[in-house]
Amino acid sequence: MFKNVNDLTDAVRKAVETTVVTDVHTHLFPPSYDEALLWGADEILTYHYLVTELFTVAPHSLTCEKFFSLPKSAQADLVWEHIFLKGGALSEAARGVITTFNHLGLDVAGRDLAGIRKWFAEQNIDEYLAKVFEMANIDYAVMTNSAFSAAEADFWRQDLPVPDCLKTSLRIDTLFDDGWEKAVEVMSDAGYDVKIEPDDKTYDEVRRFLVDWSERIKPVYFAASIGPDEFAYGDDNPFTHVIDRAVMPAAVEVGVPFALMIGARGAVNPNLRAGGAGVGVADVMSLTRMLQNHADGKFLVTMLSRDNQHELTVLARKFGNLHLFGCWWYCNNPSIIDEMTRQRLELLGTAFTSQHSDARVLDQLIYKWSHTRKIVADILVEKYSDLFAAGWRPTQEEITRDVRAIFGGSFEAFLEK
Ligand code: RAT
Ligand code: ZN
Repeated sequence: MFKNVNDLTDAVRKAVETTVVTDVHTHLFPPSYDEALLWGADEILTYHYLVTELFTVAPHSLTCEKFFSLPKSAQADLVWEHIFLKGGALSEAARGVITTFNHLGLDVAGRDLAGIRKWFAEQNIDEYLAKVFEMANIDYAVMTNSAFSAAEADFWRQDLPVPDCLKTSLRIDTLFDDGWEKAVEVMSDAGYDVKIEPDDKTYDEVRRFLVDWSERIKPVYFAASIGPDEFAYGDDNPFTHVIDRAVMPAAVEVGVPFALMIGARGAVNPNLRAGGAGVGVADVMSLTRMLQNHADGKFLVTMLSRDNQHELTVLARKFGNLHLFGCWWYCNNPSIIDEMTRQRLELLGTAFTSQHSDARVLDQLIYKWSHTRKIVADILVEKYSDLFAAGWRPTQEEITRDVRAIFGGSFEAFLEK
């Protein structure tokens, strides 16, 4: 039992600093997938969050086309020059690079990019991956494994080694909207009897395709990112039919949740490639209808628009088969993480997953989790202090339990449900 509030808050800070986290959504791959696993100085500097930022300050003469035609190292040089040397490195993505290099013991004060590159070139990727997971204190990270990518199918066919710290998820965006024709082509080529104008047989074959992929890769969940306008569930539209007749039956059969990432407005500026999507407010009623119609299914959900967060959090109180996760992309900024995490704690207790990294570059695990831990620690210190002042006496075990809950424990309990 803690004698005073200072001892309690020290214990809370220590628990947040040391609790192992589960990273429920990333874009990482195993080292055996060679160049698919991104890591190192040039990759971290050319993260699409930073490339997008570069074009807010770059000279007019630097077009996206010109930028993307350059070798990676020259792209990284431009980001370094404009965002870090000529700019203030103040954005969250830029600060993340500094935090990462600093935690790795590299010379950020000296701004020695050449020395930093040299250090990365000396690393062995298998050892480095283990080191990064240890530094970020992550038990495992969930990858994004597309069911419709030829490259990915090739990796699985070769049965390449995947370390225990990486688990799979089955990404199925291609089934929706603009992707449908490509999805039909991929499924047909793989021997499934599917038609562009779907009939009963087509939906059943899509279900079978998803179940077969699940047998192959054993996903933790199915996942898709859906734009705010496309997220229109409940009407007589293709999106609703594919969800009702193929995706949810397959997810229930496999026994996994369907993870929906809602609100990225696709390719607002396609010239920016991966960074070209915007954000839009989505209709939470669409999700409500989905939950009402699929009481037997489970849903992991994150939304991109700040405006959607309150309504979404209230919804999670109404449905035990809805689990919220992460502060996604444009919400993964300290001010919004702070607001969202407080809101979720105040409405849901610990029944949510406070963060995912969305790391595309291995090294990013270091900063994404260290930045999040700091914000979560400040919030929990305040919450536990309020409880202490009200006479409640939390124990060390309870604090450890609660911190783990929002860092992955509740996610695992939801999977088991
Ligand atoms: O945050 C991101 O990196 C986005 O580009 C998307 O990848 C998003 O996270 C997604 O999984 O669709
Ligand atoms: Zn992602």
